[in-house]
Amino acid sequence: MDYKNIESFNEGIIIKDVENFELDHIFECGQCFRWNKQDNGNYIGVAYGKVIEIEKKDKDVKIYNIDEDEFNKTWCDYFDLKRDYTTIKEKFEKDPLLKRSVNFGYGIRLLQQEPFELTISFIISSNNRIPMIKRAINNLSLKWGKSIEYKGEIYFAFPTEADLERASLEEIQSCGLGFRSKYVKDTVHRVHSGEVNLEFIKSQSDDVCHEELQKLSGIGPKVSDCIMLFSMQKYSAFPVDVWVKRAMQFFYLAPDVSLPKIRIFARDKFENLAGFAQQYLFYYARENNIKIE
Ligand code: 8HG
Repeated sequence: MDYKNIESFNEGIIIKDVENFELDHIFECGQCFRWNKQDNGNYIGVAYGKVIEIEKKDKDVKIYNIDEDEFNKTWCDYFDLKRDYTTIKEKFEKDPLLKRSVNFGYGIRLLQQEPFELTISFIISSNNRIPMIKRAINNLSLKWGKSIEYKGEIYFAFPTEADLERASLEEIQSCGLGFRSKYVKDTVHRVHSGEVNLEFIKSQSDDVCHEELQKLSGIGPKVSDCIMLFSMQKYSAFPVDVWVKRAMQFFYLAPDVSLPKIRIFARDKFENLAGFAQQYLFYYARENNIKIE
């Protein structure tokens, strides 16, 4: 089904009257690493081998550098535009605690990103800070990704598994991945050789997907949850990092509870919407720098 409310203009397309779509909330909520805010408030990002610029004006969203066909084929799902976030938020708002996070990040949408890129990106995320993760991913792309021109500037696509297979361990290390370099190298090799098929893993149930991803190097329960949530549409995932742990302790639980227990508690409570709840909580906790006594 094609999305109805779109119009073309000379530089791209306009989506009219979009609900639940705030650029800062979407791009700063922790789910993506390749979108950057511009001085005029627009965001420019690289995904699916393209450079895209996005602007919000009143209730309309303008996407530069794509046409209607590309929108219907790729970007409508990338921005998760077929999903009714109002209904999800109404459910969450019945919980007075989650309501605070939803009111704060009311324009969040979970992007449907590419499994290979997200697998490598979240291996890099382990024990790492977001600015460092962004830098390492950008370095990998500069070195091995395809170059793309947009408005006179050169950008780089995230490398394919064939591109990255050519990189030596030392070259990967030189991109600032530290101890994660060997995990990336091994995972790239297993995906490239066909031993592991990410599309097959994506086609499995949430629990199988969570287990299968953890068979790759450098992927534990948390990283596996992020990959399946952000690139495989497995919405029962509930990645628990320090921010989500603090948010859950702050709002719901005793302070000394373990990460696996938090995950189980949240999946019971939020069921197949756990991943959405997690994103509102992560964004709220990180932006407000919440602390536990
Ligand atoms: O969206 C995210 N959710 C959770 N739970 N953790 C995340 C997200 N994004 C992200 O980068 N992280 C991890 O949090 C990676 C890193 O360990 C830390 C950075 O704050």
